Amino acid sequence: MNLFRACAFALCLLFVLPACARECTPQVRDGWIRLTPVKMPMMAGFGRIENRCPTPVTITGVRSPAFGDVSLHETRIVDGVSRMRALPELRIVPEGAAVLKPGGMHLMLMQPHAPLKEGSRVVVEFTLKDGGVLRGELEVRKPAP
Ligand SMILES: [Cu+2]
Repeated sequence: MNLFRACAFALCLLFVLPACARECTPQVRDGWIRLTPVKMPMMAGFGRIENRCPTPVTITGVRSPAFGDVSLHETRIVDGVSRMRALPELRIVPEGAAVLKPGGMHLMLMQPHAPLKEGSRVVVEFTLKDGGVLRGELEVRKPAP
């Protein structure tokens, strides 16, 4: 093995193996954004985050290039009143899923950079506690009547 190949091999060990170790990432399915009938400063995003990996995963943040501010929220009924609160973390067990749906957990999408059109897709990136990033897509939809 010459020097070049030895170096290439060492680089491979350094960079490829950690990437391989995190080859299993959870998946975002059926992601969508509720299109509001009038222009609103905030919108809600929903979907299913599935963890088919053998280890738990913890989401610690979320961002999107299409919005100035994105956070993970939970809607709860407190004393008969619907209230939202920010979720600092969301842990998903192996073979588990987090379901974001109207009336429950959702993505609070604030400060859209441009008006959203029905059928367009918006990228969201969840940051994970282990340093990884989980990328998903949300389709802009009109709510069912
Ligand atoms: Cu909210």
